[in-house]
Amino acid sequence: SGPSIAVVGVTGAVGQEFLRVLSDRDFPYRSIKMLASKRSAGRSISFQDKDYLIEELTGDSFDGVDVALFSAGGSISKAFGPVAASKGVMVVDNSSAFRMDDGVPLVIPEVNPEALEGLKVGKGKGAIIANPNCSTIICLMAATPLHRHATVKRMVVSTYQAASGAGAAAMEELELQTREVLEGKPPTCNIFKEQYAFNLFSHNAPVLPNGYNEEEMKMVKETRKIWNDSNVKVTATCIRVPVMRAHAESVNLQFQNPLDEDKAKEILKNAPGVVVIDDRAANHFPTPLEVSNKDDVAVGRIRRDVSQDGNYGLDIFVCGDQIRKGAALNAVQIAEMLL
Ligand code: 2RA
Repeated sequence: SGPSIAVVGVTGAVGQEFLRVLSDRDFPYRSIKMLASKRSAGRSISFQDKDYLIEELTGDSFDGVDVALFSAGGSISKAFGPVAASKGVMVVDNSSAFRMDDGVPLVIPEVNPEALEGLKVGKGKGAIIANPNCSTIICLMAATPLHRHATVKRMVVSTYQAASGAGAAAMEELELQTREVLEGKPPTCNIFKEQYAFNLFSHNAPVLPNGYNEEEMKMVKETRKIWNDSNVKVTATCIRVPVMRAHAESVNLQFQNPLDEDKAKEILKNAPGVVVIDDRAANHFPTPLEVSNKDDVAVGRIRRDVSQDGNYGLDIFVCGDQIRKGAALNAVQIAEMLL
C-alpha cells in the first residue's frame, strides 16, 4: 500500500536527507525511484537495506509515480515539475522555481496547512507544491505562532546562514579551508570567491537593483505569501557564516496588539516543531550545533523590544537545521499531508 514515490536529485545534500527523513518517519511508500543526472545514473544507492540503481531523470521517469520530491535546482524543477504534474504526480519542489506562482501552494505544514486544502494523492490530478526557502521556514516556524496571537506589523530578520545552503561542495570546501588555514596554507576558493573559514560575508545570492540579494527578497515575498498578508512589512539581511548545516536568525517583531515576553514564551513552548532554549542565568540559548540533525527549530533570547513602547515589540533568536526542517523534513511533511 502507500504511494509510489520518486526522489529527484537523490545524490545531493537535500536528496540524501529526503531518504533519511522518509526512513526516520517510516513514510508508507509502495515503491521508490532514485533519480539524478546522467552523471550519477547507474550508481547504486542503498536505502532501508535494499540496493537501488540511480536512474537518469527523463520525461518518462514519472510514469506510475504518485509523489515526487524534487531538490535538483530550479532549472530541473522547471523542466520536469510540470511534466510530472501533468501525469498526475504530486510534486513537492524544494527549488524556488514555482514558489511565487499564483495557484502554487507555498507550505510550512505547522504554519499554513490550509494551503494544501483539497490536494490528495491518487485523485488523478497532479499538482506542484513549493517548499519555502530554508531561511524563511526557520524564521516563520517561530514568528508565526506569535503573529497568530498579536499580528505582526513589521519583521526585521538578520540571518547567519550555514554552508549547507550552498550545497555539499560548500560544506566540503569550508572543512578544507579550515584545515588549510590552520596549516598556514592559502585557502582553496572554488565555491566562494573569498575565504570562508574564520570569515563571514554577505549571502552569495545575486544582488538585485534594489540592493537586496535574492535570499533577502525571498524572505520578504515568501513571508507575505505564507501569511497571506501583503501588508506586513518585512526586511532582511542574509549573511553566510562558517557553520556547517544549521541557520541562525535574529528576528525583531513589531505587533499590532500587545504581547509580553512571558506570554510569547508560553506560546512558543506550545508551538509545534519548536523548542524553547532560553536560559538567561546560564546564558544558554539556541546554537546551530545544538539543532543540527534535529527536526525542531529552537528559539531563545525572547525579550521585549526596548525600542518599542509597551509590549508591541519582541526580539527573538532562532536556529534550525537547514537541510532537515529547512528543506527535506518540511517537504516530506507536506507529502504526508497529501496521503
Ligand atoms: C541558502 N537558502 O542557504 C539557500 C539554500 N537554498 O543559500
